[in-house]
Amino acid sequence: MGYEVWGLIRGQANPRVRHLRQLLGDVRLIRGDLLDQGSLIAAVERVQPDEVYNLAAISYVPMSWQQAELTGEVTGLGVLRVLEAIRVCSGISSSRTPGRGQIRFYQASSSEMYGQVRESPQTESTPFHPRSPYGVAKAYGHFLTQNYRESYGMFAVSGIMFNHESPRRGSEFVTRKVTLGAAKIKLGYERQLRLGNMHASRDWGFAGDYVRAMQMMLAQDSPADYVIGTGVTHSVEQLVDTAFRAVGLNWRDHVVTDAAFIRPAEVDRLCADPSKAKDELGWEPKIGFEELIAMMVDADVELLASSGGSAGEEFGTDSW
Ligand code: G4F
Repeated sequence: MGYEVWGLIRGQANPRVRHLRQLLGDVRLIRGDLLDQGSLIAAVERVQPDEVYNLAAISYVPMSWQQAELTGEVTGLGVLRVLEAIRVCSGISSSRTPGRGQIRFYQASSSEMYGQVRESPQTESTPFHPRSPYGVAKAYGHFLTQNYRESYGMFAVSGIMFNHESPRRGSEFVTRKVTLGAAKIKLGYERQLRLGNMHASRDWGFAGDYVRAMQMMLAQDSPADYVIGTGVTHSVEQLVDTAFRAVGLNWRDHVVTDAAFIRPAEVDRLCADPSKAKDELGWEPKIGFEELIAMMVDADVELLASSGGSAGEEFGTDSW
């Protein structure tokens, strides 16, 4: 697409750098931290980006109860710091609006903002009722992005992303935990998989499709927010059934529920109405649920076969 991509990397000797290099050798890295305003200003000054995508967050919902303040700082106030870095570096103020060729900003908003849903499916105008410190922090970032657009005329947009998954998903999230678990049991490395609420339902799509939508949002003539999801919802139980069938197993022989994975407040059911993205961006997901889960299970079987069964152990037992 002709992009030169820079990634913001935080911390000293960050162990993810090696992994990132293996995956994406041509991404350039620059140091910075969402907790440090000066580092973000320096990064924007150095890179002089055309587009900024804020995909950074404490994104594991259970962790947001354990570290609620840090979640507010990173997932919520981090958005303010990125927007301020863009505003300051671009010389934008209440009396000086952006010119042509301004930096365009994308904020990864989340369907977790809907929480206890007021209507189904959820659209751009469905009210928010977040159910976790994570959802509350995301709602702050969402409204702030709208506010900078309205206050300063900045090209700042939010994609309200429903759950997006791939073989690269961390194994603390339920899709990957299940596909890895099914693959481990199939290959004889484990006998049991322990899960929380099997009745929760999510609109699960393929991350690659969602990244395409992000890029399309920044390529529009004028800025607007969009719901990005498939419009199809499945329960955790259906997810488990699909993954175990993909390796020829019956999940009822292996899956047990464990109270350690039940959340203090749950989001029961999410389902997107992506009609605005379809009508205005021409965006549609290309990969459906069954294909996505099969892709993830296949990748995990292959990974385990080559790693001797040790993949994903760093997160697999995380409870809230
Ligand atoms: O995979 P999850 O942890 O994803 P969750 O909470 O929906 O959030 C993800 O999607 C959001 C987009 O809507 C993102 F903003 C967010 O950053 C993250 O990427 O859990 C999905 C559902 C929940 O209802 C949970 O209670 O699965 C249920 N679940 C049941 N057993 C479990 C488990 N979730 C996890 N992580 N682990 C379990 O053992």
